[in-house]
Amino acid sequence: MGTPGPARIGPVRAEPYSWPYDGAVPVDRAALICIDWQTDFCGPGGYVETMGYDITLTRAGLPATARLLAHARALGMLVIHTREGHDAELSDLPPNKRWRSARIGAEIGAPGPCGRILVKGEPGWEIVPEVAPVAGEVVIDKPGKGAFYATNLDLVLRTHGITHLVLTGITTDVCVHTTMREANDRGYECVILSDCTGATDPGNHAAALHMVTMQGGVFGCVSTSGDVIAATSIPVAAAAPEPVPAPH
Ligand code: C5J
Repeated sequence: MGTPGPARIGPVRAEPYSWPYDGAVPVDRAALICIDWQTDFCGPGGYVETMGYDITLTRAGLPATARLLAHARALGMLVIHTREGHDAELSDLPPNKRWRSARIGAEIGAPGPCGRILVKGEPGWEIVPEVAPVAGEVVIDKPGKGAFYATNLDLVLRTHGITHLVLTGITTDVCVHTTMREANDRGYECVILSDCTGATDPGNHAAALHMVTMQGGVFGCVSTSGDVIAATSIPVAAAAPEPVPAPH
């Protein structure tokens, strides 16, 4: 037997086409992106709960994401985590973003049950333990909704030769969607996973996923973690010919 080739990902059962468009790629060309799995978005006392939203909705994708993360790590796939947050001086917080958060009762930068809301280094800003980064994984800090804006994400991806992105995280309709749109415009082939995402409103979650499927896959595809795992294979090398027994 020869040496098995690198694991491949694809074709993944997805809507509106089997992902990726180019059939399958070695896993070292794909990255798993875990967006904003922070206490502020899915933990008790965080920003989302302070705004009055139901965190069971934003937590819903955690178990499936944890399973997929373990799978990606076992395959040696590049894993990238993102965190939304602002510096302690709020110098990167646009005044309109601050004003809007104040009017819904959860002013960014104000003290809350998990420390200052959406401020770097505070307990609420940390990624929840279920999907926390491990040593060596890339963590991108971003001041906005999209993970490409004011970050080096594109440079990191291109440096690693990444062309395909598997997207998980919260919230589906805000940071995950913005990041998927930004990635799509940059030519990355994206799939968003319905069971590894969540929104503060179930209708918005469903609508955000549906939008992706329009126009032949306007931003990429929608799939599930189970379908991605099922479509990731380590090819068995072409069997070497059976040794011919030596004549007596
Ligand atoms: C929001 C996010 N919803 N991570 N941020 O403000 O989606």
